Amino acid sequence: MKKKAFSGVQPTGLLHIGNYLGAIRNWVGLLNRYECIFCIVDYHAITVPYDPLSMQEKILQTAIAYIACGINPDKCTIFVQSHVPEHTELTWILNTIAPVGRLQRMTQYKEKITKAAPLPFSLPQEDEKAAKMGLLDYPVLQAADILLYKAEVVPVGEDQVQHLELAQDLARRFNNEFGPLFPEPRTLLGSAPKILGLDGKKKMSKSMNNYISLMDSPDTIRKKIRKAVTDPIPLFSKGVVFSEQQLAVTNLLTIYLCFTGKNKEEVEEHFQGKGYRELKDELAEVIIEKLKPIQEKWRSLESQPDDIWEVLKKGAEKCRKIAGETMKEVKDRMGLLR
Ligand code: AQP
Repeated sequence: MKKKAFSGVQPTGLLHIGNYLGAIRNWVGLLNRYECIFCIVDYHAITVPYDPLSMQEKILQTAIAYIACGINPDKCTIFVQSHVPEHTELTWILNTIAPVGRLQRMTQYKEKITKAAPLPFSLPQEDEKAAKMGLLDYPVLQAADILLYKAEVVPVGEDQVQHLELAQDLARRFNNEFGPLFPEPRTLLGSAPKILGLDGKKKMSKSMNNYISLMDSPDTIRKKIRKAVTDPIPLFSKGVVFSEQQLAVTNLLTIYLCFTGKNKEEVEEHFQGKGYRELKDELAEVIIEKLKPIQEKWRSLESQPDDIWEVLKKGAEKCRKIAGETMKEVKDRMGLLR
């Protein structure tokens, strides 16, 4: 029996190269070695203000992105979180053992409450400002996603490490209180766990508008890379090199390294004696070339939306069976079954 791997992406818009290099590319490498379950986590996406009218379109886009990036649906299960109600059922159970203080200290929660946009409707002042329960509970829902399938590995980017520590802790707490049931899921980080945005400061992310989307046109990619922030070259610098003092340039070099498959020494040697202009020009062309097959596959999949929905339907059917079995075991251990 193969071990299970589980991961997901929120349907919050077109995926960017941070999602691809930090997570999805690693999922492809697991397809033959693990029983892989990849989720489109729509219940997570609604923990911040969003547009209900575009939600189904974004779910479809995310599924297309998975497959276009090489997630072969014949070799894994792809499904939508809200199509399997057991996710929220297990969340409630885990809520009863999840420490609130720990959730309040989660970095992503603290970041998101500070940048949360006002709701589109009017509420009393104190409610409008207050953090929403769903946002606080986000990591517990994530733990439920993983534990429901008894996943042993979870391939994610670095920003998810803290959440996964909570999932491990909740598995331990449940096993201690009610008897062994869940494996403690292991966090699997790839070779590029944190891709910075083109501002060279924060993680690449949709909400920071510092990203290159997987579907950006060659011209857009060239323009965005040309504008990417670089660090001032320090005196006596060797030029374009990986350096902890030059995070923005190191990030561009890392993206170049990931897309070309070269190692650090080869990349530095390649850019020896060259300046930022050459780095940016070459990087843009490499990204354009590597995204080309993904974009072609994407366009062909986009023309067959019914086939994609069918993949998601079959995925949900399969997941409901597994999730239903786990919930029976959970309820049995907790004295909730006759
Ligand atoms: N910049 C990144 N570098 C490496 N990995 C990343 N991931 C996200 N950004 C980076 C990984 O991608 C997977 C899906 O993450 P998500 O659905 O939580 O996407 P996200 O983090 O919400 O993406 P954004 O763009 O940052 O969304 P907003 O701006 O809405 O918060 C995860 O495995 C994540 O680690």
